[in-house]
Amino acid sequence: MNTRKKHTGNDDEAEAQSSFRKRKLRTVVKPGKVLPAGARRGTVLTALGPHWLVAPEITDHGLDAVSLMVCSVSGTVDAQGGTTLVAVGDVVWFVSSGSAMEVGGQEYAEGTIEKVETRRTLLSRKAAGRVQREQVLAANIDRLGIVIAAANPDYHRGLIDRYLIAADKGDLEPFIIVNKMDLVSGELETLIAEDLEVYTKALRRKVFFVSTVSGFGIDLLTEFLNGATTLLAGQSGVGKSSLINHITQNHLRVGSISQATGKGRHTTTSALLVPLPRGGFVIDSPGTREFSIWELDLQEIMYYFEEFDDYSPNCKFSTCTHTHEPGCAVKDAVDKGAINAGRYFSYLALRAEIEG
Ligand SMILES: Nc1nc2c(ncn2[C@@H]2O[C@H](COP(=O)(O)OP(=O)(O)OP(=O)(O)O)[C@@H](O)[C@H]2O)c(=O)[nH]1
Ligand SMILES: [Mg+2]
Ligand SMILES: [Zn+2]
Repeated sequence: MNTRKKHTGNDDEAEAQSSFRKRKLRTVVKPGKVLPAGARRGTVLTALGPHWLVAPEITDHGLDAVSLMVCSVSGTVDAQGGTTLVAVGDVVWFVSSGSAMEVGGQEYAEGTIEKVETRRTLLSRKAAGRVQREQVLAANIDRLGIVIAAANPDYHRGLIDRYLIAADKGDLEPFIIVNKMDLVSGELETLIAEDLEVYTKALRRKVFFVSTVSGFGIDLLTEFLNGATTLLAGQSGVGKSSLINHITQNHLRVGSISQATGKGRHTTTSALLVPLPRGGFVIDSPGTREFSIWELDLQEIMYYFEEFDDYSPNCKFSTCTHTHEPGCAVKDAVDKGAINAGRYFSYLALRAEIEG
């Protein structure tokens, strides 16, 4: 887990900022409302139209994959700060209504979510549209697997750097998966390895090179995924769903649910939590072309580029933004190749986006 401080301010200030954010994560039962008798604990697997598919908990970490419930959300569940009410990965308390509902040709017991537990971690982004709103993509995850393809589609370093910041903000451990390695060889393969070297060397992140077609690298990745909850995110078509199918060998029937609601396309339309054969979970998510980080201030951006920290104290001005100022030690380090130019470019692009 990343404990690096993002602000140069004192510890109290950093602590206050962090507890402010944590308070905002809280989704609780409205005051005065008591959890109904017979309420059971479960985990949200996916959205089914306006409802949520919930797996009841059988042991501390075990989920009952047979008696899945389709739940609506009780009006007494309150999302503080206008954040997403329920998200995949949420731990919820639900009551069974005793009736059944058919979704996608499958019959499920019906229930109502009465409470959403405080989220331990989350990945969120700025929701599309004009209104400033946070969209929680998934809750209670340990790691963020940033999936890119070696080819088809080409990857953008800028998107990787955005996901790294979102992971940092959400207290997730990010790593990179480069899929479709079967499509490249020789010089191109070397170029990709060199291009991504900054993530392993300067940022000390794991990078897995894999192919779901040839099976290359899958064992190592599977080993790493075991026991933790990982969200796979990335552009559409990079192979997130293919990877999950390959690793889990479709071993849970919820795999067919996502297809049933997939409107005949293979593209993933809503996040889906899938248990791993040897413990832990992996969450599939719909592909995103762009990714806007939720609540990112202009002044804050530089602190997410941790490799700048080694040079920024030597900038001529203490208020240096590392963009145009004379005597900037960060720009100097970029020119000398000590800071990766692609990362610096991502920094400038993020600033430009926020400055508008
Ligand atoms: N050559 C090659 N093709 C792959 C590989 N993995 C997946 N594909 C193909 O890439 C396409 C997209 O795969 P998906 O798994 O649907 O991609 P996704 O990331 O889940 O896409 P969205 O759900 O739209 O976000 C499919 O046609 C797969 O067969 C791979 O390792 N090599
Ligand atoms: Mg998919
Ligand atoms: Zn500077």
